[in-house]
Amino acid sequence: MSSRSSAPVELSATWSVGGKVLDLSRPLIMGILNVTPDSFSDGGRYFAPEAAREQAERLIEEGADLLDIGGESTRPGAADVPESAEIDRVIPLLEAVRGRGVPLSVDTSKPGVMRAALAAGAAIINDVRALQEPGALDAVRTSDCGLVLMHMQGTPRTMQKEPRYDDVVREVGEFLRARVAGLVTAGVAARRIVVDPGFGFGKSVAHNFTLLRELRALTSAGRPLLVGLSRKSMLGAITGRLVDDRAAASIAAALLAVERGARIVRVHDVAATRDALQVWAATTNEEEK
Ligand code: HH2
Repeated sequence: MSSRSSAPVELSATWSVGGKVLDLSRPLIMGILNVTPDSFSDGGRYFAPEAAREQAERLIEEGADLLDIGGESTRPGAADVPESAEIDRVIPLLEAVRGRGVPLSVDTSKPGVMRAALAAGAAIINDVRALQEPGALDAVRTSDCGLVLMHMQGTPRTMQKEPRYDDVVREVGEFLRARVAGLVTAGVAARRIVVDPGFGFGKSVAHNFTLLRELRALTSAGRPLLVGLSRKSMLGAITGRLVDDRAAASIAAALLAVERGARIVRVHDVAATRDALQVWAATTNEEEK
């Protein structure tokens, strides 16, 4: 084992999201709900409002601790979505499923969508661009929402062209630490922040598996780790399976991530992930649960 992968895992932690303090001593499941016509996995499936609402209910019933609603696909080459269209996709669903006791996250990089989402009751803003777009930090600074800061090399349009790192684990870790420090300097409480290495965002298959293998090193960013591995192409690359047939690989990946220190897993297959994490929890020490 390399020295950096043996860094201690912080097992008990909390995350402040919109006036609630989430206990992360048990890993949490964030269910994915993309209200888009073109997401790589569930694109088009929940684009109709009724279908989206039913899927939200299903994810909650299956045991999602959080729901992440996305109105713009981030897959390589996905079409840009105007702010007003993204708001029209996301806000009605937020309004339809709020008040169920499950904190709602909105996956967006646009300040206008962030503001509208927070006004409509979102507890978390999940930004694959880590609040680096002009106006994004201002949109969330004075709220008390939770924040997911993700690493990406390049932009969704270009990120898979030729991702390059000297040391992917070190560079991703440095980026996440710098973003946390920058936000704290800007007046954002650290307790609101979780960090995410951004699997598949400007990374080759080898980069992604290096990050998963050495995930523990990223716990040194000082904030809880969230990971999104569900159905991603890195899993297709090693299993040869198409996107709808990657549930087993996704659950294995989620479990390995949790074993290496992840505290929140962003997944499509909530019920199966929950079972797997229950088995994981039963094998950890009583004090660590
Ligand atoms: N992955 C996707 C989207 N948002 N957010 C975080 N924090 N971490 C991730 O790994 C992540 C994310 C891509 O997956 P998906 O939402 O299923 O597809 P699409 O972007 O095509 O809608």
